[in-house]
Order: sequence, then C-alpha cells, then structure tokens
Amino acid sequence: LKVRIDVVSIFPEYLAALDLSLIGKARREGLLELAVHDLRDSTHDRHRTVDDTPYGGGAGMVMKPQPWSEALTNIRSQSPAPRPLLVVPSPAGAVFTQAMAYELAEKEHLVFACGRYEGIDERVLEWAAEHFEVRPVSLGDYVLNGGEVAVMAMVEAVGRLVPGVVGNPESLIEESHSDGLLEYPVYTKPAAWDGRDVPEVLLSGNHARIARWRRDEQLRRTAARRPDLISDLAIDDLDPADLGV
Ligand code: 6GU
Repeated sequence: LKVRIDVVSIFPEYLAALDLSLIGKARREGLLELAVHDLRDSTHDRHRTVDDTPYGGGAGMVMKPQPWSEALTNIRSQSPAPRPLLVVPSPAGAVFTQAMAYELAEKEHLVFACGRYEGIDERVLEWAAEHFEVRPVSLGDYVLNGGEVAVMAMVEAVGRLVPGVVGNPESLIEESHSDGLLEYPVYTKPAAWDGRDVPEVLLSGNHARIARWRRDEQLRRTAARRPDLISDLAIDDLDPADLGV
C-alpha cells in the first residue's frame, strides 16, 4: 500500500524539509515515494519563463500553460494510476480537513501543482481534468504567497496516515479531530512545577475517572475554542455520559 507523490514547484528547495523527520524516514523505508520537480525544467526559453501578464489587466502575473502541461504530461506518463489525483493548492479551493487527509492517503498517486503569483492559467485545470482528478484545495481562510508551504502541510498530514509511517497507530486514534473534538490537555513529571499541580485525577490511578475527566476537558476546550466543531457533532458522536445522563 505504497503512495506515490509528485510535487511540481518553481521552488523545489522549499520541499527539501520533506527529507526530515517521520516523512523522510517513511521515504527511506519505501513506504512513501516522493519526487519534487522544478517547473522551470519544462520551459524552453533562455529565461526559463513560467509567467506572463494577465489578460483583462490587473495586478501581478499568471503562470503560463505550456510549462504546466509539459510537466504534468511527463508525470502522468510515469503514473501507476489510471487517473491520478491532481491537488492544486489555492486559497480558492475547498478547505483541507483530516477527513480529506484520510481520503488522499488511500490514493495510489497524488500530484501537487504549486502555483505562485496570481495563479495558474485556468485552461491548465480544464485540460488536466481530462487526465487527472483535479482538486483545488485551501489550507484555510488566509493568503500564502504560493502553494509550497500548503503542500508541506498536506504531505505531512497525508503521509503520517499511510500504514507503517506512524510507529504506534494508537496515536492516530487518540489525536485531535479523530473524534470531532480537540485533544485533552496533557502533563508529565514533575507533579508540582512552578507552584502548579498536575490535576489530582491524573494521579488517582482510577482509569474510568481519568477517561471521564479527559472527555470533559475535550468538550470544554472544543466549546470554548471551536464552537463550530460542537455544532458539527452528530448525536451519535456523544455518549450519554457527555450529557450527564
Ligand atoms: Cl493552499 N495556497 C495559497 N497560496 N494560499 C493559501 C492556501 C493555499 N491555503 C490558504 N491560503
């Protein structure tokens, strides 16, 4: 169940950090096959031009179609999948979520097309839809200068869900968002630090009381910080004890 990931960018060095940590280890162990491509390798002029002025006027530059079609055609020709998923990072995309990370982790081949400037000529996305499943994706409601940082976040979120990448699969089950709630607070030794005590319930050895306390802290924290997540809960996501019955 290996996942192949290709990233196309005009700043391939940005993605060098994907050699580090858990994702780098997964690559070395062959669980994840990741290649980063320089879009400028698909240009043919002396200046390796990837952008031009926008039709209709306006600020900034737009990425030209030709280098993209050439780069993506090359990647497509090497694909193990009949119709790889093309993720196009964009603040105008659908918001990336943990559910989407799980969905992407099931794919055989993911391709990330990092735009810069004001974006990629729209016809590239139309053309690409004939060869890929095209998915514009945003990290959230703020603007980055390009897709590279977003791709780092998405590759890490997806990569850690590939079987074998995270050593202890329990840590995937317990973490934030897996049950629709934020995580409970955690503590380690010493039991007293800076005049602050670890909540006594955690030292009690009473596993049922600890589980109840942690769940209440999750609910309290989620209601305070992310009321939108509370609204999204289905009745079946709650335990009768969550409601005090
Ligand atoms: Cl995926 N790309 C860019 N350029 N800006 C963003 C983003 C993506 N997500 C949030 N802001």
